[in-house]
Amino acid sequence: MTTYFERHGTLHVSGTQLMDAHDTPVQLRGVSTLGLAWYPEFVNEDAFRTLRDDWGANTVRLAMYTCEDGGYMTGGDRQALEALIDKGVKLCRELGMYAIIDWHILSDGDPNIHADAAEDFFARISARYGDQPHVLYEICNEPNGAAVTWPVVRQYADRIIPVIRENAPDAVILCGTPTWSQDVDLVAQDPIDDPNVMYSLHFYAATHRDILRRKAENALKHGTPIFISEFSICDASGNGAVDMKSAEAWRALFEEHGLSYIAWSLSNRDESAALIRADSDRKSDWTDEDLTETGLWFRGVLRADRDEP
Ligand code: IDC
Repeated sequence: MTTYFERHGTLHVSGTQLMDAHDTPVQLRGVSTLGLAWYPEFVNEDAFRTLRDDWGANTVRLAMYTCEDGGYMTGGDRQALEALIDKGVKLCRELGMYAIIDWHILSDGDPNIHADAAEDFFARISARYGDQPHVLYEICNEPNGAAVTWPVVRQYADRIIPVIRENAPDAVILCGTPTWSQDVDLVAQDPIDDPNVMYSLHFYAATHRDILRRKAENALKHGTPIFISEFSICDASGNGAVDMKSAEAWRALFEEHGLSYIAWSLSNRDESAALIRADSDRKSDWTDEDLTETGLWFRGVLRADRDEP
């Protein structure tokens, strides 16, 4: 059987839609790692193969925190982090999946704070993977803070994107948006001048409901291509009860607009967003008993959406 990547090849953006090499709309669907530094054991071939074959995922997002514990800017082992990215990118290539390399800003709300390091990182990373069309670059996870307006995020994007473009002229680049990647409706005022950029929308279904869905629809109406590069169905802390009703409303939005969606997170941390139960030791080949409520729901969504010939 051909792999997802073999069937769809190099991606590009047309209007608000992500398209494949044959100019047909595609939906990337998959999971995000938790911090690579924290759960490196989930970056393994059997895990990715299980996600692909049993769950129906076509994408893995590799989340590298910049400023949390063990982050790239806060004393993390940079070599080890880049080796994990390398392993994840290679596994995705071998398995015919797409890979998203995520510069996971969070407590460092303004991406400009570490733009020098980001520039250096993306220059090297894009030189390494520029000829690998299954790789997408996510330049800042979640800009946040009152002063971090869309123009401030754009200033960062205008620095980083040209650096990536030197090596990966056509790769799809994901850019975070203000307020923890929620304000996708602000982009249309001044979109980035690059045809293959999409804008991140993140939601946690028990916290974010109609108001954020309306923002998403507004953004689409104004021609802003959005990509759900992180979400879960619990609350925004990554914990608390899941909200199935809101989750299903979000799911309907994905389907209506063909949005790509990536669930947080591939880990067994003791929190509601984790897809794997904290009492499970399995790092692949998960059974129903290994999955959390979130994991069971999400595997069901992927299975329902899978579109192999
Ligand atoms: C959370 C993790 C949690 C970790 C925390 C660090 O789930 O285990 O301790 O980060 O601060 C986001 C972020 C994402 C968060 C997640 C849940 O992108 O890093 O992960 N979240 O809080 N945005 C909204 C929610």
